[in-house]
Amino acid sequence: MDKTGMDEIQYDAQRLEQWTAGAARGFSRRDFLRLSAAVGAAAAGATAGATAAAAPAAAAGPILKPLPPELFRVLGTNAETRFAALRGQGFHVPVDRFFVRNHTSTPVLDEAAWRLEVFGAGLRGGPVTFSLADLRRLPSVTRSAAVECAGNGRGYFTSQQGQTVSGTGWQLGAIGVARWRGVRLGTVLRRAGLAAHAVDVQAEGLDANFVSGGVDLGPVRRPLPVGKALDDVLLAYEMNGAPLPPDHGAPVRLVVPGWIGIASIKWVGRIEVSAEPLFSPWNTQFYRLFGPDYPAGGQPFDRQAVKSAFELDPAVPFAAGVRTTLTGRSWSAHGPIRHVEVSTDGSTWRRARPVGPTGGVWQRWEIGWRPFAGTHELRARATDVHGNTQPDVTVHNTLGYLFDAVVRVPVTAA
Ligand SMILES: Nc1nc2c(c(=O)[nH]1)N[C@H]1C(S)=C(S)[C@@H](COP(=O)(O)O)O[C@H]1N2
Ligand SMILES: [Mo]
Repeated sequence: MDKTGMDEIQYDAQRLEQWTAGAARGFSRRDFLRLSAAVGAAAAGATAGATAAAAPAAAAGPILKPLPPELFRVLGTNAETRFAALRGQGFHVPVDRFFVRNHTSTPVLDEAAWRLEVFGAGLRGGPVTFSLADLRRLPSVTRSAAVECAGNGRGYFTSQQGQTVSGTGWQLGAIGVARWRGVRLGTVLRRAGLAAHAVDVQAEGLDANFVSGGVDLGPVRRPLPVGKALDDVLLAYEMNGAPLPPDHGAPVRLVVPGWIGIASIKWVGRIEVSAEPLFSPWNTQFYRLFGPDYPAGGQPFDRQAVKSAFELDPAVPFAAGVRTTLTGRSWSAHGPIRHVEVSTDGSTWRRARPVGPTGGVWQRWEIGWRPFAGTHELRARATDVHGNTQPDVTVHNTLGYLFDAVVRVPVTAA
């Protein structure tokens, strides 16, 4: 099977087999066993042929909300937003078109019975439990933030750079910006008795354990340093002014601004506050940069990159000789977008006009264009206030994360 089209579940299973067989480059079986011990996973039993164990979860109707084809592209247990469906929409992405990335399936949790348990050696005392009503009684904050999958744009490593990568073959629609309301994670941690010696904070999802290559890796979880946890992270219970929908983590999820989507754990049930660094498969085996240009053992990363997308369907031809308005969005996890340049002829660049608020999580933009009959290649390139911009080529990593190169969009006019 074409590796790019593989679901991440299959990829993960395959990767585990490679490690078990000692075949993975840059990540030895010794590393694998060491990390497995560190996360308490009984990993040594993984065998070739065990990949089928991951399959049933993927087949079980993993997303609950409707996924009409004009709004979404479905990829295994995930669904990406079609950027054409964002044309004419405002700053925030409505839930009906907000992408979903599920390791297994959306669980339906009873919010009355739901509890959050905060525990660990980084607290001054024992575990502390919060109900949803408890969280709602704490001071709330509302904040616009993006959730973007680390693998957003992964498909272009292959289609544009001719490289082999593993995982969900997203185009650029694995991002959404919403208005989240909730309580600061810091507020909850302090209520729970956060100690001065706390090191890491790790939320765990209440969705099914993630099974990969026949190995139960436990609940989806990933540690945050306590500094980030106390900074701008939310335990969100509302999305765009309504209760958080099931697919996006109801009743409560983390929202970790600027960081890769996996940090924003959905369906949070427990939060460990540790007195030492924590590891999980989601910051060691997955969500690391592996490849010849990265250190042996992989390069950890947390923050997203700079990207731009046109709000159009490349399959729909433009009317030749007729002036049209191209629209799009650009974003950087490092700061606001300073400017966006667009090329319609493969060589010259023009500044796009900002649309709507500037200085936000992402920037909407537009630019006029009158195409002649024939084929064209559209490109958009953003630069943020710190000077971070988009290269022509992204350095390859085997898992296909952080694709930030300028995407070339072939279109026709007739
Ligand atoms: N519990 C849990 N949290 C999770 C996930 C998951 O599968 N289970 N997926 C993560 C990933 S990889 C991403 S990109 C975001 C996606 O959030 P969304 O589905 O609300 O768009 O959720 C993150 N949080
Ligand atoms: Mo993700």
